[in-house]
Amino acid sequence: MSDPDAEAMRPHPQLTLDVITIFPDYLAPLHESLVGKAIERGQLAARIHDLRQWTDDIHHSVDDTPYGGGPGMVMKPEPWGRALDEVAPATNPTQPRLVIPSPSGRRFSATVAAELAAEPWLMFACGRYEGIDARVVDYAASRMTVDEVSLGDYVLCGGEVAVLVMVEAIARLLPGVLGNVLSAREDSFTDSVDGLLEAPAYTKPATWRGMEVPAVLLSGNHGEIARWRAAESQRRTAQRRPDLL
Ligand code: JD8
Repeated sequence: MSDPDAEAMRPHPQLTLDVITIFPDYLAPLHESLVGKAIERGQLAARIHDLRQWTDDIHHSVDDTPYGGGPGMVMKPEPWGRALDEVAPATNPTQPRLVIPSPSGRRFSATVAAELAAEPWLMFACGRYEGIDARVVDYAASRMTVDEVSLGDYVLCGGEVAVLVMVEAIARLLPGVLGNVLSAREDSFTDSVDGLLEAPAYTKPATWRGMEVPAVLLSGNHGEIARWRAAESQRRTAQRRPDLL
C-alpha cells in the first residue's frame, strides 16, 4: 500500500485488534481467508505485538516461578504492564476492551462474539505457561473493561488458538465482511434465528458415486425446499444436539 491516494481512500476500520503474545507467528492465519480479506479491505485492523519487546533483561524473560510453589511457571507482570501502557496509554480517554483467554473465563458463544463485534477496539492478551500474574487483570480493569473468556472445557497450552477462534467468529459478524450479508444471520448457532442446526448442503453433480441429492432440492419448489430444510434442521438437532431444543 504505497499509493498515497489508495491510502487516503482506505476506509476507517470498523474494528481494531491488538494481540499481545510471545508467539506472534501463531497469529499468521489472521492474514488468510475471510479475516485476511477484511484486513486487506481496511474493514479490520490487526496489530500483532511480541510481548518480549517489553522485557528489560538480557534473556527477555517473560516467566518466573509461582509464589506458593507448584508446577510450571507464571508470566511476570512487568512486561504485561508495559505492553498495556504502550498499546493503550492510561491517559488516552479511548480504551480498548481487553479479552484474556483463560480456562476459568466466561464461556465464548455467539452472544459473546456479537457483544465483542459491537466494540470499536479489542485487545487480546495471550497467556502461556500457567497463565499471567493475576495482578495484571486488576491493573487493566482499573482502566478498561476486562473479560476472561474460555473456549470450552478442554485444556489448551495458551491463548493464541483461542484468539484465532474468537477473531474469526467476531470478524464475520462485521457488516460487509462476508460476501453474502444474509449468511451470517442464518448460520448455525447465531442464536438470533431459531438456534437449530443447519440442514445438510449439496452441490453438483446430482449423482455422485451412486448417491443422489434429495429430489426436493432439485424440484425448484422453494416453499417445499424451505419446509424440507426446516424439518431436517429439527430432525438433526433432535438427534445430534437435543440440548438445543
Ligand atoms: C489461556 C495458559 C495453559 C492454563 C495450566 C496448561 C481458553 N478453553 C481453554 N482451555 N485452555 C485455555 C487456555 C489455556 C492457557 C492459557 C487459555 C494460558 N494456558 C494453562 C492454566 C492451567 N494450563 C482456554 N481460552
